[in-house]
Amino acid sequence: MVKALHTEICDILGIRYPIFQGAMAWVSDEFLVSAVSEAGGLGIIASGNAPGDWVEQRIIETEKRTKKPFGVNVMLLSPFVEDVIEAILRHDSVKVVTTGAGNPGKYMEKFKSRGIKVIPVVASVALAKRMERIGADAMIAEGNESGGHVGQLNSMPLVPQIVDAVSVPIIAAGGIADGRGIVAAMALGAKGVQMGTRFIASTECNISDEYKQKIISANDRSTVVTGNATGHPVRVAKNRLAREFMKLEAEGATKEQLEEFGRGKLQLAAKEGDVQNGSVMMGQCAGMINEIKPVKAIISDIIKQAEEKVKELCNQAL
Ligand code: TUI
Repeated sequence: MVKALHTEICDILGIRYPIFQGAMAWVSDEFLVSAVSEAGGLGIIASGNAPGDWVEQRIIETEKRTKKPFGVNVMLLSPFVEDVIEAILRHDSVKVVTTGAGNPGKYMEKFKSRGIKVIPVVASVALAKRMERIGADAMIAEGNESGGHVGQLNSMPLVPQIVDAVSVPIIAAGGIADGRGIVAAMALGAKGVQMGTRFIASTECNISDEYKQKIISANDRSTVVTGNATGHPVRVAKNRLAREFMKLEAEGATKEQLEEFGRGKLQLAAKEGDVQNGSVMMGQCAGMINEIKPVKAIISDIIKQAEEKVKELCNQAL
């Protein structure tokens, strides 16, 4: 392996490659997570809005499938946050927690006192600085190119500004789906990457074929951000649901009406395969994903492409 791809995040977490699998609600279960960890990356269980006992079951099932490190994501908007955290603390196998969609400050001490590495997703320099002060071990800087709940800044300006503002390792997320993306992220100062959409289009990912096909058939302009009016903007595939949602927003629907309209729609797409009326969360990089592959091949192809790109750049510099 080209040494450039081995970074301190590999040593901190005991993983071979600095590649995290983004935690995606209804998507990142024991099958995907164990496949990613077995392939040398960091698999991360998504808790989404699920109850604590459901998350605990995913942890138990992942423990059966891999002895390699894996993580659990706490989605901070969930009504079950406290229960999910209690479930995590009951399992010594969980050595890494990532958080999303909020500020995990009040839970930090609980994780730290148990030796769990805490890696919050941040979408601004201000939150990154706050997270460093309260002991985050690393951070995921996630750009607006991502699928699902998104912040305002794009990855290209976000990652270097966060790298400059804090001294913990930064993992870049948003818009990355191949080896070129890893090398670009590292050039911006990141010590690793997180990818979500790329891993949905994998053999092991336990969701509807229709959802996977929506990614395979996407082009560069297939996604849109909806929900700015709810305060929780979400990047999704442009489909019937997205168009209806935008129409409601334009007509001035209330936050409550929009939230009610969106309820259960991710499950509808992910589990029932209704990709017209369901919410197909995916990132802008969907347009560059053209094939469903086993997780091991996804990771090894990306590493190979990144190594070749590093060599190519070094040769150009000579
Ligand atoms: O969390 C995500 N992505 C998600 S969560 C999700 S479930 C959901 N569904 C509907 C509405 C809302 C959520 C689907 N996708 N990514 C991590 C992420 N965190 N992206 C952006 C942020 C973020 C944004 C603002 C983190 C912190 C923040 O500010 C908090 C503060 O207090 O400053």
